Amino acid sequence: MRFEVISIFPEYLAPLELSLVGKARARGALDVRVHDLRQWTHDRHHTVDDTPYGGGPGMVMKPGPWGEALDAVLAEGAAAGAGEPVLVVPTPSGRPFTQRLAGELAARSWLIFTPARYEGIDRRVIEEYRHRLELHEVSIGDYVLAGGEAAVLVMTEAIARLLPGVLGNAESHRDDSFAPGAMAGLLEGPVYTKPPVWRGREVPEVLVSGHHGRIARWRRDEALRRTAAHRPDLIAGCDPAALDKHDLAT
Ligand code: 6GU
Repeated sequence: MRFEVISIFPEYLAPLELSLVGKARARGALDVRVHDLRQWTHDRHHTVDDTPYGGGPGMVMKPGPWGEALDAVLAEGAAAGAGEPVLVVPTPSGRPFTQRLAGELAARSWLIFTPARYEGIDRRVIEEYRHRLELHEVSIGDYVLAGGEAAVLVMTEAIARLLPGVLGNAESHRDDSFAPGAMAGLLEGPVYTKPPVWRGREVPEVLVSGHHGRIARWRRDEALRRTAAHRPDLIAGCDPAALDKHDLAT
């Protein structure tokens, strides 16, 4: 998969060299390219922003550099046979980034992220490319960041771990909170490891019982309890039949 990022702070994307995404890169599952937007400016000060039409606070990113950057990145990827491009535009006014969207994006061959600073990018850039390719305006949550770069790190990590061969154990995202499948719609419950007693606190007896049916039911109950406490909104959308199936399958 080809991951491209166009940013005025390419150094901010350095963590893409590390950990899981870095490992995926090293083994060739991911081709990551980070571009400096200022490459596509032509004035001495490499200007990327200007004052907003209609007035108001803050600055808006000029359409010129973004248009040239996207045209260049799209042409180069097309020449390299990268497939159909998907443009991901991080913005607090986008639609929510979810596990489902991460899964959909993980199935694509070429993603281009355009994190913005200031008050965002001139709207005409989004209108221009929306008609030329698949484009998603995406938010990672109900709070405002100073720029989209941190959101790109979040999204690329969520997507990269779904690529084949990136996680050590393909089973390890089956029960993830939000993963599609048996525990869909519930948060994950608590986990334990050795020693069996730590500071006088014992591991729940059921987990050492060896009784797989009881363990599955306990995990389901704990997941329900935690979801009710932290995310009551998710309980309404959860399918009781899927929970019973989880009990039987495990
Ligand atoms: Cl994608 N960008 C910014 N600047 N703030 C955000 C966001 C994105 N998602 C949530 N807050």
